[in-house]
Amino acid sequence: MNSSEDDQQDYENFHPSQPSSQHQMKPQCPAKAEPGPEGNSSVQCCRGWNGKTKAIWPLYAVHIVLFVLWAILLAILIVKSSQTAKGLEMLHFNQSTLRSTEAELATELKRLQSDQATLKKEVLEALAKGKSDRDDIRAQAHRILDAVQKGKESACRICPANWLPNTGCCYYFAIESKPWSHAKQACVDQGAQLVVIDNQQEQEFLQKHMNGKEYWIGLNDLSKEGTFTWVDDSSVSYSNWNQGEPNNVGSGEDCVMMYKDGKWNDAQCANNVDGWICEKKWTC
Ligand code: MMA
Ligand code: CA
Repeated sequence: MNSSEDDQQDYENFHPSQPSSQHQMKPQCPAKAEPGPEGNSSVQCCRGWNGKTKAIWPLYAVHIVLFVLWAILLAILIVKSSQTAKGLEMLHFNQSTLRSTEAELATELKRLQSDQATLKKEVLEALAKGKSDRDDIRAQAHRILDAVQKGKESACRICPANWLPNTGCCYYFAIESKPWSHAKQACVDQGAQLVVIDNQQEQEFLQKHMNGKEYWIGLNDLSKEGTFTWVDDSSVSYSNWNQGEPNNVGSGEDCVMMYKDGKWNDAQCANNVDGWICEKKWTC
């Protein structure tokens, strides 16, 4: 039986309710107790209740070791606790910082959203204004173009002095008298020609401005008797002959004049009694 088994047996056999001097463990020195350093005998051993002598220094050693272990453990716990506290404190700080940052970010996000909304509104307003301006400019450009066009048309409607306008042409009624060929040249000299009558409207226009006089017109059969052509070499598509005309009476009648009522008659080209009508296109 070793020392610890002895201790266990001592413990099991120990009954404190029976305070007997026989049962009480009394530290007693062995028979050959060694003296202590000071000469008196210290308690280095004791006798158990059964009288066995036991050394107690291992108990001290165990207690010391346990105490040291506990101290180390306590120190470790204290250090760990301190570290944990610091960690927690750091975590709290970080959490606080994060919350603060989160709040700042939320504020910044709101500001950015507000800025974005404002910017969007401004862009939309600028776009709308741009469209409105563009429409205004377009309308104004149209108005200007219309005015220019009207001015142009108006200018085109204006014929030279003493010339009368009709459907894009200007007419000059010469009231002096010349033979047909001289009248023809007079018109050419003014950048015009003896009048070529193409239709009823033009005929009626001329009749309205004849003022009771007779005029040469640009029709003749000088090239071929009986075949009348206009001074611009066009053939006759419209005619307003007086009844019985053309009759080419006398020594021959190759040039055409208009009576006061507008009716046409072939007459001698050398006659010097008729006025003449010039016509020219009016270009802007
Ligand atoms: C004149 C002359 C002619 C015309 C006849 C019409 C006599 O001649 O003007 O050209 O055809 O009159 O009667
Ligand atoms: Ca005639």
